[in-house]
Amino acid sequence: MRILLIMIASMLAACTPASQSAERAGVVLTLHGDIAASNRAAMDPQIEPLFNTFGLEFEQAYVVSGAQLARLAQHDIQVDYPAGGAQRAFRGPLLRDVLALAMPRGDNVVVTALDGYQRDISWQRIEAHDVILATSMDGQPLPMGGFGPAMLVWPRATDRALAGMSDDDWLWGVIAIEITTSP
Ligand SMILES: Nc1nc2c(c(=O)[nH]1)N[C@H]1C(S)=C(S)[C@@H](COP(=O)(O)O)O[C@H]1N2
Ligand SMILES: [Mo]
Repeated sequence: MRILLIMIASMLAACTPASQSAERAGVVLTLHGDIAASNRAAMDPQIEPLFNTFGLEFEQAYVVSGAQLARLAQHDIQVDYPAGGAQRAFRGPLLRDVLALAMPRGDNVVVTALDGYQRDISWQRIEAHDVILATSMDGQPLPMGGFGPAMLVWPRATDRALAGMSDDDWLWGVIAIEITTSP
């Protein structure tokens, strides 16, 4: 009986608005679409104008904070960006590790940035290449207004299959990723 009461109490505590808002603080990325894990409710067009403008609709989603991204295994990529330009040191978790948080089950993702720029990336490419969701460059966190809050960075200098790739799939300002399944 006592154990049951403790279980109920801790379940109630986990649902209080205070702990929900603590979890929401610092959300930088929303994963939606074909996912099995979720930690938030439907998109609300009244209070989510960018999602509304970009047509990002969902009944549920998995939101990720900067702190959560920092707790994933960090990978470094030394690479030219823009292509042929300055050498930069990017750091962040592997994109596939970030997506795994939401228990995805699709074969494609649609990445959306805060300026509305959008790219389709196949799951096969995400598995085949160690693309990261960078959160820092040259030791500095990626700022809003710059490449932040997060940026897709590909190891084109070391992964021979990526040699010479263009910057098209190097999205800066990434805010949402939809997991989709081909019909
Ligand atoms: N968020 C965002 N990321 C982006 C783009 C963009 O328009 N928005 N353009 C892509 C392309 S096509 C290139 S060549 C490079 C540089 O684009 P820019 O000069 O428009 O920033 O960023 C890539 N990442
Ligand atoms: Mo481009």
